[in-house]
Amino acid sequence: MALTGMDIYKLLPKKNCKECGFPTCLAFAMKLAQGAVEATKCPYMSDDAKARLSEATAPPMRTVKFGAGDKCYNLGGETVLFRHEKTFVNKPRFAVLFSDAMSEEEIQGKIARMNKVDYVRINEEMYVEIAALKCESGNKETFLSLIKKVKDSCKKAVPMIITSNPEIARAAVEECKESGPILFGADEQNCEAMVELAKQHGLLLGVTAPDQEKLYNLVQKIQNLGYRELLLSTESGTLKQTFDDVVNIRRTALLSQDRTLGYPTLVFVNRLSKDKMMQLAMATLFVEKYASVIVLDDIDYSLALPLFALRQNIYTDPQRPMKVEQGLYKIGSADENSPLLVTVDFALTYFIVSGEVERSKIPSWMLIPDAGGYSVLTAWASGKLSGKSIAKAVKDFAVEEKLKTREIVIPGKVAVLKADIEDELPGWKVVVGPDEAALLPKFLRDYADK
Ligand code: B12
Repeated sequence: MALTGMDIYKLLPKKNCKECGFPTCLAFAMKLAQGAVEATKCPYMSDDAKARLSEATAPPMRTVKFGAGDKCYNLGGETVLFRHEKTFVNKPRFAVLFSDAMSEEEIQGKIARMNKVDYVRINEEMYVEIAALKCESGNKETFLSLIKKVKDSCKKAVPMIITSNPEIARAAVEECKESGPILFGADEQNCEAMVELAKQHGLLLGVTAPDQEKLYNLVQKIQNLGYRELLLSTESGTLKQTFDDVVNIRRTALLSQDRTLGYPTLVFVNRLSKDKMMQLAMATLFVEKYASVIVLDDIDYSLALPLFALRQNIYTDPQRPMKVEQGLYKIGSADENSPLLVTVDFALTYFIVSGEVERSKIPSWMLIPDAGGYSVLTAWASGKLSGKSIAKAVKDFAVEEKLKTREIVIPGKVAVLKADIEDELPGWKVVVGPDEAALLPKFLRDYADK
C-alpha cells in the first residue's frame, strides 16, 4: 500500500537541513508522497528508510522485461487507467500461436504470413513481436522441433514457451534461452519448479489460474518464493469474464495500490473465438483495455494494418503530436517535372494530404519542413511554418537539384505566406492550393493539365 506524507515523515532524519530544496522535512515528505520528488534528494536518509521508501513509492504496476539484444521489450509500468489522464507507457505486444500438434503446412503458412507483416509507419517498425509456442503433443522432442523451426524462420519474434510441464519447459528454455523467451504456464501445481526455472534464467514468467481469486493467491505464493517478473492471465474462457478480469487486475493495482496484482496481463483472444475477424476485434479491445500480450491464432497484412495503427495511436503521449520525418517525399512515379506541394510534419495532416495526392493519381513531390509537429494553421500561428522554414527545407532536401520545376503549391489556409516564400526563394513561384485536402485531386488534375 502507498505511504502517506506522515508515514514518510516518520522515516526521515528530521534535521530540517533544507538540502533537499524544501524548507522542512515535513514539506519534503508531502512532496514525496505525491511522487513530485525523488527520495534520493535527502542526503541523510538511512539505507533502511531508503529501501522502504523506494518500495513504497515505486509505481503500483511493475515494469517487466522479455527478449534480448535489440528485441528486448518492456511490459507494464502503467500509472493511469485512462490515456488522457497522462499517457500509457509500454505498448502491448502481439503474439501468433503455433502448436506442435499443427500440420507442417499450417505452421509454414503461419510463418509466411507473419513474416510478411513488416513495415514502417510513423517511424515505428511494425512486426509481430512474439511467437507463442504451445506444447500440445506432450512430447519433448516434437515440441523442441517446433521451437527450432519457428525460431529459425521468424527471426524477429521472441519465443513464448507454453507448457505446464516443468521438465519440457526446461528443455524448451535450453533450446531458445539466448532470445530471452517468456515462460508461460506457472500454475498452482507446478509453480515451485517453474519459478526455479524462470529465476535461473531471469525469464518473464506467465502465471495462470482459473479466476481472479485463485490468481491472487497464486501470485502471493510466487512472490513468497521470491519472484516478481510476472505476467498474469486467467482462464475464464468468455470475452465478458476475460475483459472483467483484465480491467479488475488493472484497477486493483492502480486504484487500490495492491501490488499483488501489479503486473501486466496476457490475453489469449484465440481462445475466445475461432473467427479471425472476431479475434481482430477483440484484440483491438484489449489494446485499449488493458492486455500487455495479446495472442492471436494467425495474422496477415490486412489484419495487422488496423491493429498496429490502433496500438500506435493509443500508445503515444497525448500531449505530444505524432510527427512524420521531415524530407522530400515522392508520391507515385514523380519525376523532375512533377508538381511540388508543401505541407507540415503533423502526422494527421501528412496522411490526409498524401492520401488525397495518391487518390489524384498525379505523381507528385511532397516537401515536409520542420513545423514542430503541428497542423498547418497551428504551425503558422506559432511561427513554425514560415517563408524561412519552407525555404530552409527546399535547401536542406536539395529540391533544386532533384526537380526542374521552380513552383511550389502551398495549403490554401496559409495563402498569406506566398509573398514571404517568394522573398526567401528568388526565382520561385508560389501557387496557392485549396483549403481542404479533399479538393486536391481536382486541383492537381487541373494544375497538371495547364
Ligand atoms: Co491551435 N489553433 N493553436 N492548437 N488549433 C487553431 C489552428 C486555430 C485555427 C484556432 C482558432 O483560433 N480558430 C488558431 C489559428 C488561428 C490563425 O492564426 N488563423 C490556433 C492557435 C492560435 C493556436 C495557438 C497559437 C494558441 C496559443 O498558444 N495562443 C497554439 C500554437 C501552438 C504553440 O506553439 N503554442 C495552438 C495550439 C494548439 C494545440 C492545442 C497544441 C493543438 C495542436 C495539435 C497539432 O497541431 N498537432 C491545436 C489544435 C488541435 C487546433 C485546431 C483545433 C485543430 C488543428 C488541426 O488539427 N487540424 C485548430 C482549429 C481548427 O482548425 N478547427 C486550432 C486538422 C489538420 C489535419 O488540418 O493541418 O490544416 P491541417 O490540414 C488540412 C488543410 O490545411 C489541408 O488539408 C488538411 C485536411 O483538409 N492541407 C493542405 C494541409 N496541407 C496541405 C498542403 C497543400 C498543398 C494543400 C493544398 C492543402
